[in-house]
Amino acid sequence: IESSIPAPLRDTWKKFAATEFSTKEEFQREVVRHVETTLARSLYNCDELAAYSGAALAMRDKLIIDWNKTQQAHTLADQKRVYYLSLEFLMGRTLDNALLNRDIKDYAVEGVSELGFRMEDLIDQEHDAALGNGGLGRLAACFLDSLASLSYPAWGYGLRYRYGIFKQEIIDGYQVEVPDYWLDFNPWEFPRHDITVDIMFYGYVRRYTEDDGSTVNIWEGGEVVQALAYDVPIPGYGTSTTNNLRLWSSKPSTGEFDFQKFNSGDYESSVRDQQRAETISAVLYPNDNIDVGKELRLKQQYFWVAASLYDIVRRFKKSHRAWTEFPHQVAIQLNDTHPTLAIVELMRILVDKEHLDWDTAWNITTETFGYTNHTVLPEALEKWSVPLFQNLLPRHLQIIYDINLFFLQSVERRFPKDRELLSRVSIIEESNPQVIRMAYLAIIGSKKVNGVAELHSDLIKTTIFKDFVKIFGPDKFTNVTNGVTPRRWLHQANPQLSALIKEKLGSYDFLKDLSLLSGLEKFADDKSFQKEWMDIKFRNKQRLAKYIKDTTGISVNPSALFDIQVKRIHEYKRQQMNIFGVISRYLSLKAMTKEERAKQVPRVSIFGGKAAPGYWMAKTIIRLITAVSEVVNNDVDIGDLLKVVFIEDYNVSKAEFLCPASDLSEHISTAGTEASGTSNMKFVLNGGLIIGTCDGANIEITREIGEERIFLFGNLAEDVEDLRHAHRYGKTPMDPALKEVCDEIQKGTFGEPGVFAGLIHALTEGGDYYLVSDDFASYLSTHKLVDEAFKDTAAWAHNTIVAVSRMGFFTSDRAINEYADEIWNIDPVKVDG
Ligand code: GPU
Repeated sequence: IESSIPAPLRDTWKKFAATEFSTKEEFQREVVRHVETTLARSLYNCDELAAYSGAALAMRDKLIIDWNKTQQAHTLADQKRVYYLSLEFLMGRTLDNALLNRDIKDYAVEGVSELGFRMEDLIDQEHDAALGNGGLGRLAACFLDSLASLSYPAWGYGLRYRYGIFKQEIIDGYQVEVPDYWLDFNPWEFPRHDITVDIMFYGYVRRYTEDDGSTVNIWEGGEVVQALAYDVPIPGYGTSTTNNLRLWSSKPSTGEFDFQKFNSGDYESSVRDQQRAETISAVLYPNDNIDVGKELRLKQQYFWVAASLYDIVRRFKKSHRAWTEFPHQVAIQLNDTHPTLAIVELMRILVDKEHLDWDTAWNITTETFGYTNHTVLPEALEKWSVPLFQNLLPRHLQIIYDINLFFLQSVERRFPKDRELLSRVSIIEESNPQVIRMAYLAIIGSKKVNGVAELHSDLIKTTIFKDFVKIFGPDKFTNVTNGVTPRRWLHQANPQLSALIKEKLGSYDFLKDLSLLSGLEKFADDKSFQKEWMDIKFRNKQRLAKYIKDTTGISVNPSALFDIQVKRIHEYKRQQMNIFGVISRYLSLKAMTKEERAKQVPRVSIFGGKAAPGYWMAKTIIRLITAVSEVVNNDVDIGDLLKVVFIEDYNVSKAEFLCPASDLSEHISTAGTEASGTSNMKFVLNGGLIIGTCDGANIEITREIGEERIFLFGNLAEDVEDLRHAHRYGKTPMDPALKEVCDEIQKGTFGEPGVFAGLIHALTEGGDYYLVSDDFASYLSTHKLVDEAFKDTAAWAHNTIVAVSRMGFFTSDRAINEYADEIWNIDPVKVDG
């Protein structure tokens, strides 16, 4: 690259090349420069927001220098890259994370302090980047951190939503959604005005025969929208590698925005066209684990996938390699089925545009993609109506039909006369209207398919994708258990615990190799270590208690057992069972004598999480939690023995102070429904124990930390079907303790019982699909065991230390190395610092 530029020119550029700050003074100079010039403020009107902005802009400059170096090193290395396609990246805040990953937080804290600010306050000014719903989006964010930290040449591709997940307000006990307009100041992104792609929708397919007799299909007409790239630097920990997250924003294409209309006075209609284009990347769909099937969502998917593939193909073409080399240079990972159209779009590019024959194109395609499944819940599996799809993407539908035809023909050859099998595995479901089963398309078009925890990966092989295991053989299906990044979820969220661990282990190397935590185990019985350990937990609980007091007015005792369930509200996650358990505890306390009460372990039950706006049952669960808290928290008989708190607007930055403050966290999904769960890992890593079902990653956590350190309860996945069946035939009487709870709700103890009728109905006439009644007795008795265990502080300290020392497996670094070795076949690239 260098030799193409004349030496004098090169020398001048090199002489003035941007340099990074690397001392406190240089950092301060950059902060002040940004405050005074970029922001046009001064010492006299620099508030916390301006100071945050100055610090963030200084940090951004530093990251971008490493970002440039990284991109150059990756181009020179010319190795295979991985592209992680995800409709969600739940990034949270960046400043603190970037300071820690670049290991400059210490002097930055001092630096801003000498400028008159406290770093915590500046960090707190930052708006969460909330471009995701929950676990799936946060997993993508942890993976980006690990990919950069492990120096893999990797890009993320997503959508730049103008509105992230809504903000939740609780008004009169009910969830109210408020739009999350987060882009008014976002220092972490760079618009790339030179990187645009025109994306087409609708129209028709023109088919003609070439002179050589071959048929050509051309997709024509329709609407055109422009995709504009925004780049977000992703700094690794302990490396200069700074990868790229490219987010696409939609705008009218230059041809589309109709100046004719504009000038001729048809202003409104021209603005409507502009808005239609901008609508594509306007909002994140706020649904977790549910498919809604709206046309605008399909438009988002195609817009993002087509722009990303155009970009990936353009980069590949620069190397002038043969097309058959494509899978040696490019791996594309599909985060759930949302980007499955990429398979079809690559076929369209190779066949229609590059004129490869179908078989060659298909071989390239199926060598390139990997598909990660994140759920077995039938209501979450994406299916697109054929008429809707045909109208929006006519050529893609033809390609899907061809993929399906060739696939079914090959199945028929291998399993002749099994008509049932053919209709079961067809990409097209013969319903009315017909629908496209996106998961099947993703499996057929990928080299590898993985689940996200052992149980989950087994379940997909034996239930929803069973036929495909028979067709493709078991090796196509694999497991990569999820993980979380210890940089954000230990070092950043719990700096005191991280520092204590460093003191014991001698260095922060565990943040790069989490298995080193095993070195803590020998201190598990050391009394003074236990004390330091528990003191940190106590201070984290005090901080949460203060937050609760400040935001809700509720006083909680930081010595009480903090019992936390924070995650999206969903019937399968069973927050309803938790709040029923709280009611049951309340009733027992009320029935006790003063003397008995004095012996009880005080509890604070903390809930948090958003309900999808259209998910009425989830909203009713929130209302029950807030109703119970109003009654219990004001009952003088109860005092500190039980408090119930709903934390408004649970998000990444709140998770960062909740995880370190838990004694117990709840991961209590009906067995077989939670694919993995990742907050379970975060809570244990921060020195909390968990109560949970034999589901998702809870099972592997148990294997790693030992079953004496986890409170497991409830029925097993293998029994769920029979239990549901029994309910349907009315053979299951309601658990007596649960019956008492329902009666109390119906008596009106928590307000107008009609409000909660849906919840009761689900347990009775509804057939108790999530088996709350079946698990209730063991849930309550396990909570009793928790109370007993909590009384023995030394044993509790011992168990939490041992548990943390055995959590090395759950780093997202391990997960990413498994993807790199077994699915992507990629190697790290060294970037000089
Ligand atoms: N998950 Br599908 C989501 O957060 N949203 C979704 O739409 C779907 C799955 C979650 C799983 O529920 C959770 O168990 C898993 O840990 C997470 O994806 C990451 O794999």
